[in-house]
Amino acid sequence: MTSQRQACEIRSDCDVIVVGSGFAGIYALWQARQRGLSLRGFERASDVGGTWYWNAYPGARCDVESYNYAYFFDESIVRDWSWSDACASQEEIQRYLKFVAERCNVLEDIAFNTEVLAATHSLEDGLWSVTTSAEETVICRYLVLAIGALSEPKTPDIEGVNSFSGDVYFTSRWPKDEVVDFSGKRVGVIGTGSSGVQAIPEIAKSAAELHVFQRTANYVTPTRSGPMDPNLVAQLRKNPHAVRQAARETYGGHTPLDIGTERFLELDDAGRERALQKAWDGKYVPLAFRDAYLFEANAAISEFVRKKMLEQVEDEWTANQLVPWDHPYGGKRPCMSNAYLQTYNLPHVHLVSLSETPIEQIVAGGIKTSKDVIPLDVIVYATGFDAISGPLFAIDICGTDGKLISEAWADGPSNYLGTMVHCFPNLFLPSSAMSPSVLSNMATLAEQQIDFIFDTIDWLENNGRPLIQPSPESQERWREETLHYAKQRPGALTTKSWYSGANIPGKPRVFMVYCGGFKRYNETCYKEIAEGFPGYELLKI
Ligand code: NA7
Repeated sequence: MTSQRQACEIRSDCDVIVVGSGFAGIYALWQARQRGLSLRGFERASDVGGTWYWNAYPGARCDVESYNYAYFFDESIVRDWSWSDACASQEEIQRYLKFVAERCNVLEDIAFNTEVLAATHSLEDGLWSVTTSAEETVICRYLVLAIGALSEPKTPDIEGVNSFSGDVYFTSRWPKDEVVDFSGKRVGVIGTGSSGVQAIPEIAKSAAELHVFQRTANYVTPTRSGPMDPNLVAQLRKNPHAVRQAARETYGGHTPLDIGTERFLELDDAGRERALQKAWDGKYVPLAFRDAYLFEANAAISEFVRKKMLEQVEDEWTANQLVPWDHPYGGKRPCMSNAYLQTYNLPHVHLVSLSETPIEQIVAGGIKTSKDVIPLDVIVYATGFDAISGPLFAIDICGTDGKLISEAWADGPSNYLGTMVHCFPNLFLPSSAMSPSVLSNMATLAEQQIDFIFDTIDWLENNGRPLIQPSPESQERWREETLHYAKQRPGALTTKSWYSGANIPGKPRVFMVYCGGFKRYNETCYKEIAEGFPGYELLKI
């Protein structure tokens, strides 16, 4: 082992490569440094931020509270950063991530404007060879792809997308060097997910005419955006490590500010209505009941939110189109806004319901539906992402059996504990499939997964540096467990959503998020370390 290890030391350019500089990437670089590992970072953008770098569209804001959506690993960061809003804007979160990267002294480790194109593992020396757009090949022992779950924009699957003669923007790639001015313009927005719901009210403020092309309606509830509560901030700052630990003990990786105190099953109809109204007023309607996870409780919440949505839109046809009748609350990613629904009460804002009049094609002068051509000067695509597996497939990642990860996952993602894949040893995938992922607090998840990954790396370094990969049996067990919990989540397996790849034509329909809860997930990860990785194969080279 000693001579093999020396061979590794001679050949590898660094111990760890971290790709991406969002929440997970910045923390991974810091962790690598703390553990005395040599490192390189690559980032395709010109600055840190990941999701919060690219999605700079008007109105972009986090709908998880700033109290929760932040790092807690460093007390001074918690104490020295003050959020200006309880749900921070894109600009503020990106500034925060820059602040953390500077504090952690990791900026100098990152090669910006550099995309990782390919990564190949060799069993001969146990190393990853990573090729970048700067035509550099870097060799490392551990590869951490902190590339995010929603970073690969979906290519619009609409005929004639290149025919449009006006201006085109994507919410997921909003220009950094241009102030987009909609004044006096006829604007079309395609897509009504979280991005569309946030951008539409802002665009409506200046556009002359705004046409929103909606394929599927989404639930929209009020946001908590507003001033931070100084008492809550003081409480967080008292003991950030305790806050961090407590978040890992919850189901979703965050401490909810409010939750219903009563159980749906113990209330009569009037009691349920009272609890729902109280939760609506307190802006925690998804958690109106202690047992809100039950199918019956979810049905009541869905019905209540539909009723509230109908009340906010004046035109009856528009209101009915904007309400999601086809899926239960949470089946798709619900949206939050205090302005979205009211925007349709403005005389220059028009809803085009694609279930009634589908888009036939984009033409030079606008969008042609089955009814007519809508003339436009600007089209904004808020059409989402090739979620979770898409970012990985964009890199040619080749495993020990010569297969690309896109081939290994041709029938859908397969991994263990959401972070490692058989035949891809020493490759670590934070924020990927089959982790609590997008159904948890991604900031808590980033810290937890990076801790787990670097605790694993520590173990390997101290135990003769074997290669590590999950066994096929563990992957199968994890697939079954993921499916087991998905079945318990209302709408998970019955709704067409990007959680299960349904937004991308031809993508296998596999529910890609682990719904067993953050606590169980964290405990399962750390049980592996405590027991010497029984669910993995340790390969000597
Ligand atoms: P989403 O949530 O995937 O929303 C994309 C929207 O675009 C959604 O309404 C789609 O309708 C619509 N879409 C996609 N393709 C088309 C075509 N071809 N024609 C018409 N409409 C289309 O992405 P977002 O960026 O809004 O949000 C992503 C996540 O970011 C969000 O969940 C938060 O976690 C933050 P569909 O519903 O597929 O019928």
